[in-house]
Amino acid sequence: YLPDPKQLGIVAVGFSLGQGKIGVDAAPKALIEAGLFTQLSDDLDFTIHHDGKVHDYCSVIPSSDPPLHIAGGKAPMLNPRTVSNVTREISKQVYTQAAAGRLVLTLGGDHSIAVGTVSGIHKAVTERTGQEPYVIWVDAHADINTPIVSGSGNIHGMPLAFLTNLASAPKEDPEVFGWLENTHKIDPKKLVYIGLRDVDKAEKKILREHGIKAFSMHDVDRWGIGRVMDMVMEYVGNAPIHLSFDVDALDPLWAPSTGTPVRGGLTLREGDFICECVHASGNLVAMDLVEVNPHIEGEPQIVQGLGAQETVRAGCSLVRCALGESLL
Ligand code: 5AB
Ligand code: MN
Ligand code: MN
Ligand code: MN
Repeated sequence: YLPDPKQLGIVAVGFSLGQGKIGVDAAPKALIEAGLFTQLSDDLDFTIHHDGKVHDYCSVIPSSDPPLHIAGGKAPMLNPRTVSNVTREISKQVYTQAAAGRLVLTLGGDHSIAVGTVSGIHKAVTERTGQEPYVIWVDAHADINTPIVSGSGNIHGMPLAFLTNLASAPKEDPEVFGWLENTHKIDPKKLVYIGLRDVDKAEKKILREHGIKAFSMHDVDRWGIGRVMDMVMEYVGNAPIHLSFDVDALDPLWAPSTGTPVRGGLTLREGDFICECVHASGNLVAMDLVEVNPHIEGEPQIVQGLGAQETVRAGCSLVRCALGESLL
């Protein structure tokens, strides 16, 4: 099993409540207006399956979703029921697209939406093939805080804790992520990071204790992106791949318009190269592009008004590279 290489299911998710800044919910519209769909259909010959909607989950906030205090936790989980309900919907949509044999592209939204995308893909792909997909997580951050160790309470910093079962539905409110079943969850050994440079202390401990494969910016500097990708692809072998790309993995010079920028990141070419290598494996089953925030201008040295446009352009480039643009 691999998805039909030219059938692309797209899920567009305007969602920002996994973190505190407005604007990341405007990314799908900005990416589409920048011509992404036309590039994929006209230039790369994909047949696009999309319901024509940007799911605006920010306007369906339940009337009451107070912060959830967790026993022993540093900070309460923010918007817990909303994020749980929204990701459950995303999980179903992504599952349906993948079960129809399509490659699935999800446009976020903040990175909390990956609870939906990774779970939906994991279930669909294991059902179809008996083979568990690997997750390649390209990010400045590890996004594996449990609700107990998170210092911010923002769920976009926690998706991998729930997906790997390091955190389960909190007993203070078991409905929060209570919908995640075993068929949705991933083995931490089937996760590999690229681009890390801002990892919380408790997250470092988790990575060490669970032997999670990670290539930080230090590794990119030491080995170069070419050898890093050789090592990543060797680790992943011939398994199906879910690529979850947080645009903040790129240096703010290329992607200034994002909620939690960290200097010292990947160049746009290195980001594109990662995507090209994943494409070349022939094993890509899903991609997420998250954390583009067109409402954030970026650092002062960036020409006014260009920050958002440049970040959106970078996002389109990453997607096109993962979907085969660079093949001659
Ligand atoms: B992103 C931080 N680790 O938990 C936390 O952008 C940042 O999806 C999380 O990678 C960044 O709040 C989440 C400090
Ligand atoms: Mn992230
Ligand atoms: Mn990040
Ligand atoms: Mn971020």
